[in-house]
Amino acid sequence: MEKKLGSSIIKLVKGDITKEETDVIVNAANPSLRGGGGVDGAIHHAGGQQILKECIAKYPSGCNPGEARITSGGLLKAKWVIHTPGPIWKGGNRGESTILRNSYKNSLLLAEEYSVSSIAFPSISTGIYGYPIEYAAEVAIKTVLEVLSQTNIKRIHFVLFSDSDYYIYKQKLESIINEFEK
Ligand code: AR6
Repeated sequence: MEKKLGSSIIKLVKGDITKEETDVIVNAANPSLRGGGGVDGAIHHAGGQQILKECIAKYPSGCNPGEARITSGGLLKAKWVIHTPGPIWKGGNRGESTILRNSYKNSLLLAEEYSVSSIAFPSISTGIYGYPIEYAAEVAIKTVLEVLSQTNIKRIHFVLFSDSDYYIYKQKLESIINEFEK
């Protein structure tokens, strides 16, 4: 599913983000930036040792939740990987939505510094970190729609790993875009 917004396209993709051919793929990392499970494990596995080497060399103290750091894409088709630790869900009253919003915003603004035209996001924090996807999808889509106009990025993919995640994003994207265009 694709939606056009101004001169940009927002696309929902069901599948594995490591296969994406966008300029950047975003990694749902943890603050150590030393790899992990879930999408983080898949990206390091597919991208090879180069990504971890760069994380260690360039970011010895890791990255705070909501911030973003960049490495090359190693063996991936994407030229760059942006690593952002999202929030761990603790019930919703511990600033989780602000941190999640910052992860999307800071990833887009960092991508813009590298003059890229396309970026793919996974559903940050909704796996091991336990953020309910219905809430997370809303934060993800709203933040991207708001920040997009501050960039020259032309194509944004949200890559969902399951049919049910894809369906939730589809419903949210349709309703949020309708509101946004009013
Ligand atoms: N492509 C796209 N999405 C994926 C893939 C993939 N290859 N693999 C999993 N997902 P998670 P988090 C989905 O747990 O919740 C790591 O250990 C998954 O189904 O990867 O932010 C880090 O090092 C879910 O919808 O990330 C951290 O310690 C979404 O990606 C911690 O997990 C995010 O799930 C971060 O947890």
